Amino acid sequence: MKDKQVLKIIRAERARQKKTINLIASENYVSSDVREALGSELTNKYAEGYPGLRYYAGNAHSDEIENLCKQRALKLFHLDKKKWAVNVQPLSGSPANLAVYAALVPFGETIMGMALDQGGHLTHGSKASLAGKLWKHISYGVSPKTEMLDYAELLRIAKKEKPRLIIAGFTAYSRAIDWRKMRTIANAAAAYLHADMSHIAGLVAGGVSASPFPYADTVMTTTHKTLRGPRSAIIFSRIDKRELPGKIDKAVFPGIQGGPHLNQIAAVAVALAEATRPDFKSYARQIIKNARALADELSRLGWRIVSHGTDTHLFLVDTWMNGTGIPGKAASDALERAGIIVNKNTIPFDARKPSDPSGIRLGTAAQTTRGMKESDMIRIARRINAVLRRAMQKRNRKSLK
Ligand code: DSN
Repeated sequence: MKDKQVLKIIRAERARQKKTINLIASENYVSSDVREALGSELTNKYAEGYPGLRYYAGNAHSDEIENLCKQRALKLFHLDKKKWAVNVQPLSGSPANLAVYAALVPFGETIMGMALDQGGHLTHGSKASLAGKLWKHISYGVSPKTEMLDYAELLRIAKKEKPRLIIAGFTAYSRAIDWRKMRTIANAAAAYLHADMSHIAGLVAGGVSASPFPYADTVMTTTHKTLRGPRSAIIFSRIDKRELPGKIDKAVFPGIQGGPHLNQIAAVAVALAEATRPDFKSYARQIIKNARALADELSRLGWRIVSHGTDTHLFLVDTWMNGTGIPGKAASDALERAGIIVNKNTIPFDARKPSDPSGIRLGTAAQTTRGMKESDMIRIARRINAVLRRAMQKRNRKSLK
């Protein structure tokens, strides 16, 4: 690269990624093939529209790459192309969720999703997101007792509020989702069921998490978390349900976006093929084994794991423990100084504010890509414990002064 200034920053970031332990639950390391597709000439082309229906000339290869990506997406999740359609143009998860809502729910009507402070995403109803301003949002959370979904309570809310659409799928919830129960709840309100499987898509593809496809009307996933692709998103929709695919296509383009990023679509196609390979299944299995090993060891060392464990790649640690521990921000800062990268996170019913919450969120997808196993997780847990205990002592000494 001739631009030395940019090259220097890229090199520094490459070095940072190499020398730190990445436990950010939504990140991963893509293959060199994915990066090659991202850096390809496809970035030069404008392709507003869809395959066969483009606004500009010169799009023969754009059609090829988009169609290939769509075929691979359906194949990975074992979907019959007569029953499911897929749109691979969304630039990322937030616009993809907005497109689904815009396609299916008139502005001002009700959408039901998990509250941000309980494990939902910003676009699942937070007022800070456009989604929370354009639609009325009814939120649900977890049971205060088990910190897990209380399906009976969800059913009660759905029957009372009669939302047009229910979102299932979360960014900070570590437990398996009972998709069949979510379908029953949606049916009780005559609502669409929208699965946001962004976090667990790689686990679903690897056959280690239950698939939402038998139950959902629409499924959205980002492609860069456990699925290990580039930053992007895809939306699947049932063909047999009131012209869903056409509505979703229109909502993505021209509704929310302009021309698709073809280099990104090519990179998604590469990642989808990689996830179809048998070794991806062992990768997905190992992610969960690693998350359980990490959570178990931290719990053994005295840290409170929200809901007492995990069924996925992620979990929340209550580091504050009602004032007997360390706040999430201080924990995350101390860990970063020690080369362990996590994010501070609210825990359900958090008494502290989101900018300095009671916990941290940990995930194992990235370190599993680097070949780590359970024994490595135990070592990382011990290191986390040592760093946090030292940071607590420091804070206590300061407060005594
Ligand atoms: N920011 C992502 C996450 O960390 O879960 C969700 O978009």
